[in-house]
Amino acid sequence: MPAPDADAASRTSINPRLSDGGSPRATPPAPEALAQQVRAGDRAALSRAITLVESTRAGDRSRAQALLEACRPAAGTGTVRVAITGVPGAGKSTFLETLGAQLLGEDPERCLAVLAIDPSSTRSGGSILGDKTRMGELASHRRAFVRPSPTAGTLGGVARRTRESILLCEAAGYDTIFVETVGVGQAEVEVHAMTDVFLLLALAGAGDRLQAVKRGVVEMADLVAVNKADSGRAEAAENARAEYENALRLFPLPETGERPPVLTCSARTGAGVAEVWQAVQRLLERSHAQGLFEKKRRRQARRWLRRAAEERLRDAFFGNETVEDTLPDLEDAVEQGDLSAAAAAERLLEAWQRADAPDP
Ligand SMILES: Nc1nc2c(ncn2[C@@H]2O[C@H](COP(=O)(O)OP(=O)(O)O)[C@@H](O)[C@H]2O)c(=O)[nH]1
Ligand SMILES: [Mg+2]
Repeated sequence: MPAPDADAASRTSINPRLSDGGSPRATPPAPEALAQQVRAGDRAALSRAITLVESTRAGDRSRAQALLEACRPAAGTGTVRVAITGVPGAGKSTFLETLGAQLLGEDPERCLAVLAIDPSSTRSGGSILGDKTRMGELASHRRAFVRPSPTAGTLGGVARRTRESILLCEAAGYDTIFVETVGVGQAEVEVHAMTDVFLLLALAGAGDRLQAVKRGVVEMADLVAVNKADSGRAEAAENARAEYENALRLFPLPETGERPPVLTCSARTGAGVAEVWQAVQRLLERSHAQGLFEKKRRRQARRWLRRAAEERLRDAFFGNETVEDTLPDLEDAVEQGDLSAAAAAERLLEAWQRADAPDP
């Protein structure tokens, strides 16, 4: 777990629209009390709440559930959830730092949260730290909350918690939620299913584009922005823009009936960043006007139920004593080639069904 960004200075610097939630305590508060602090906009409480929902300890699950239930009524309305994806180094964090400063500057009411998921961090070691420094200004702004989460090998695992973290941020009064994610398969699909707008931050170069098409990221994009259109790269960026536009023609029209816009920008100089946000706003206005915004969120909620059920089932299955006892021998048998994986899975399921019903 990363250290929560509950530095002393930010403990009580909270959403100005809301009252002070009180100072953090040494012992973990009851979930209801924690929820109250979160809903009061207490940033340190929000950090602790996210740590709780991210926890994989079985004992934390019911506390996390109670917390989420208590926060749920305060979440969701009037908020926008934007996914920002792209290869490591595309400039996502820099883009959010630049855009964040603009958004917070122009609207004194806006409260902005960034949830950064980074599956590569365990290998490369440094990108989470990189995100922290890249978004330094944002992270220290009193109306912003930045939370990097390394996935620590369980790809998609933290992404699952991200939906719950979004909910917690919204309950704490953050109205604009960004989810920064590296363009890798499953996590991408998960994040797509929990956000209103999916922005692909691309780079000039055929390699980047072909990879993005291959991974299915272009297909999911509501909007593409070719970043680093600066210092002599403006023309290359413009070419890439045109090529992305072509690539997008390969896919069926989105529900809105309009092709995703493709723009260029420079997160470093800020050029074009406001235009990218304007395009996001236009997309949102259109989907609200067409009734698609609510429809999509309802659809996402339905999907979430299934995902949650799947997860519980998996936990119950692999956490079951009989399954735990039976699994190693079956794994050996499969490894030796004495048994097919399918047959072993069948036996495992039978063993599970014979065992006492697991306590969920
Ligand atoms: N020239 C240029 N460099 C940029 C731009 N945006 C980001 N970078 C640089 O690209 C590197 C990766 O940026 P970062 O925001 O960490 O990328 P992320 O991995 O997508 O979050 C950093 O060295 C940034 O300074 C840009 O618009 N122009
Ligand atoms: Mg980053």
